[in-house]
Amino acid sequence: MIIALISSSPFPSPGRRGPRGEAEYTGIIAQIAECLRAADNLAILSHQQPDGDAIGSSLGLWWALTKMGKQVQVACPDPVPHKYQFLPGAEKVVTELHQAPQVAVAVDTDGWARLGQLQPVVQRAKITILIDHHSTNSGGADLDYVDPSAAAAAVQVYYLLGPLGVELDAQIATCLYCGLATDTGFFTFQNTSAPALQVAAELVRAGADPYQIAQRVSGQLSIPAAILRGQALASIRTAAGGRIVYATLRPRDFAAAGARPEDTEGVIDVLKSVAGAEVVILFKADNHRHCQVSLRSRGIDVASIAAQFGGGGHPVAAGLQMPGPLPMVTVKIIKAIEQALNGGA
Ligand SMILES: [Mn+2]
Repeated sequence: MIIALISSSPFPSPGRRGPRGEAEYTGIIAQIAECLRAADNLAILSHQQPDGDAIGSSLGLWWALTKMGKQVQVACPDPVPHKYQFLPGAEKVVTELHQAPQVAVAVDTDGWARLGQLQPVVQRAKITILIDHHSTNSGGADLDYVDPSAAAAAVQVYYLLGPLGVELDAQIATCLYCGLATDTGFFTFQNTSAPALQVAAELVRAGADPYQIAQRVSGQLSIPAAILRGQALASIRTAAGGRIVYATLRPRDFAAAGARPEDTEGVIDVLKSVAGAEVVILFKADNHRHCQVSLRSRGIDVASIAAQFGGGGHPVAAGLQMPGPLPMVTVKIIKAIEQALNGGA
């Protein structure tokens, strides 16, 4: 995409593959493992507004490479959210990279733009590697391991451990379990599969503590975040005869609750519990006539709807940003979803 392919790359770019599971990816996994084994100066990167998978898969890979004796930096354009700071190694995550690494590995990252201020440094790396599971990711690194059938990027990192010759331990397992558990809604979302549960079992066997991790991640709602959640629920409206359920948060709601932008995490999952809702939407307006739109679906592919407006994600969970006043954004998005629900594009 944005990054020019580096001609010195030792491997041809394999391009994108269909969602056929781990076996389909054995070749690219081996190539990536070989490249990582050969490198000694690496950086691991993940996306803006990091979630549990961004941080968990980054740190899981960071531990693995560090245990191999590599010099590894781990960076994210935004700081590690409070609820993921319990993860081993979380204090190692930096928001700036001053030196270009030999090998840059982006995990859970759907497009280079999502690396924010880290993007220029990544462009100077000799080799770029992409490990991601977003269905809208079209690759573009020297080595692309894009598997939309993987429940989390953490699962993809898990599949790399064997070829890397790294033994799974409690530190790696805790980080990867956090990524897998959060991306599957603690094993309740559509991406919860037998392979995902099998990997989870291995991680627990190696020392990840499901109860502790769930407590640290889910039992941490702050009072401002709880109040903001109430405001979002009070704003609920429906469209398409109840098949679309949406909520709206304006800057004044954040101010009244004393909440921060990241305090909306989890709100959309509450909307999803409304009976009859096929698509749920959370509209977040900022002070600069910009809206952030989060989409969740029980049926139609919301990633392709998000892509129509320059966003992306997974078929059942996607997002986008759009300029313009909130009422206009709301009308545009709902119209596109209604069309999709009626069998249109
Ligand atoms: Mn993910």
